[in-house]
Amino acid sequence: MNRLDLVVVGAGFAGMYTLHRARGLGLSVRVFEAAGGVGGTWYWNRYPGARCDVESMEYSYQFDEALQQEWRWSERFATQPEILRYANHVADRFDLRKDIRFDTRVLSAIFADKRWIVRTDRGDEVSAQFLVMATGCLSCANRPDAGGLDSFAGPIYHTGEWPHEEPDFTGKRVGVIGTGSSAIQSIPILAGRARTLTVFQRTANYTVPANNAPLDPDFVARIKADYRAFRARNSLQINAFGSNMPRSSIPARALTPGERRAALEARWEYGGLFFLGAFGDLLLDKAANDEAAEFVRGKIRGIVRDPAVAELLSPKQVIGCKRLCVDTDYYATFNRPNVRLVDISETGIDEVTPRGVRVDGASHELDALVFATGFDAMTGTLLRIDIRGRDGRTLKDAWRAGPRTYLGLSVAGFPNLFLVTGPGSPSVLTNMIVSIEQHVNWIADCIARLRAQGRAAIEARPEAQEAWVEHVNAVAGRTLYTQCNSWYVGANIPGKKRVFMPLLGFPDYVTKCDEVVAKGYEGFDIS
Ligand code: N01
Repeated sequence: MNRLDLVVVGAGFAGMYTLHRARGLGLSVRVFEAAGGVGGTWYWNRYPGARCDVESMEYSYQFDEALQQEWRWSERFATQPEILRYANHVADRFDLRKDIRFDTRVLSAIFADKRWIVRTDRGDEVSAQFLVMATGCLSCANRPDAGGLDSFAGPIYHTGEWPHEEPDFTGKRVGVIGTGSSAIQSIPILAGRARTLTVFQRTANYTVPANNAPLDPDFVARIKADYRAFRARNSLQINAFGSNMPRSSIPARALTPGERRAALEARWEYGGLFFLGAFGDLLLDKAANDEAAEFVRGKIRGIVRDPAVAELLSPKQVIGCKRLCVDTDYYATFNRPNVRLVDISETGIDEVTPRGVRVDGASHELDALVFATGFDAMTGTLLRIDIRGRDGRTLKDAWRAGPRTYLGLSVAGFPNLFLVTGPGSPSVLTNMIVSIEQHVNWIADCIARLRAQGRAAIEARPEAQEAWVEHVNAVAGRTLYTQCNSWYVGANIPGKKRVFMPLLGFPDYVTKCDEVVAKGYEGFDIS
């Protein structure tokens, strides 16, 4: 059996950087990746219209000054193909591919005799001292169990596993199930390609315009003149991005109605997720939130001509509680004569038939079906792998009551196992690449110190983990984030334990991680 220092699972942005850092430490390392190339989420999510909702000047690595200087983004919000080109550029530049085994899915990782034994679907069996799960937060597609699906005569797609060869929807009657970010980005484009587009909506969603545009060369030059300072300003933001339009510190109640309206209007015009920063308490105070929500509903009524459709598109839940979406022409798409909105909030889908979808007894004839139904987020991919720690305990068993981690990095009972952006860390509430680099740096530094001190293993203490889980819940409990059925709480997956999985507040989290190290890895046992 091949003996390695480190096995990494996943070659998205987390896995690529882990490989790079591990090489710098002189570790023997192998990366296993289920996809045929690098890029992780950007490899799989190649549906029409896919683009990032964090601005491109921020959505990139910062570990290498030459890399961030040489790469040129073309738009304010980068498209999926451009981000995938960037990932491939990084892989080429740092010669990463030679240590990555592509088209290879890890099936199990079992801790035995102080080492992790990793097995894959291609028959690999390797042992490693350390194991890093760089498996991504949104990488396990949610395919709802709609009755009759197998009988459907046409092709079925999932936005999260989109084919490499773009399907031709010309002249076709296409159905989309779901109205989350993936649907909201793809619907305007699919509507322009298909003969008809039928959207099956379970919950109306809030979306704000991207106001995307080509990047202004002067803006780029200003950032590149001192990229490091720009990164530092962003890392002080609660979500680790957006220092150019920071969250207001003023609560809604301290403003007059006119000032509140102006603040919302300015953020709507500016475009993007910054909308949620219009008031300091937008995600803390229900009245402040109601006002922002009503503002968006007013925009929907102003854009969508048919009042009944506008009403159906108007979300009722707390805004920002499900992840806010960022769109180009989403609501206006429902003014097109070839687009229909079908409400399935009360009835769900009766069944899929060979010729379409039946809802509440009515048949909707379709030639192709698109599931934009999201992911078993944050835990799905980890739990699909048979991970067993000390005494043979499975991760599934350890997480029966929901995911439990220390710092979102480590799990009690699973020595030398590290999660990148795991549940209990800021992860999906931040600019992912910033969180990835912070985690990978923490992990790499930890491994370097263990080796320098001749130590073999590190493991979270159960009591530190329990206190951390309580802390994550307490932080979420002070916000409005827990008040709706989002994937943040696992509500989109039938039977999934309801737990708010990410942690709000990047700067405080970084301070905590640094303090843990300064106190000799407080909360960990080192042997
Ligand atoms: O998935 P989602 P997504 N029957 O879970 C519906 C990131 N992302 O792929 O709300 C019928 O948000 C479900 O309905 P409901 C971003 O973090 C980023 O769109 O559960 N419908 C919902 O409408 C995002 O949040 C970007 O009632 C069903 C939809 O499917 C995350 O990925 C772009 C159903 C799923 O929405 C996930 O986004 C894309 C069922 N059985 C994604 N099950 C950007 O950077 C689910 N639904 C811009």
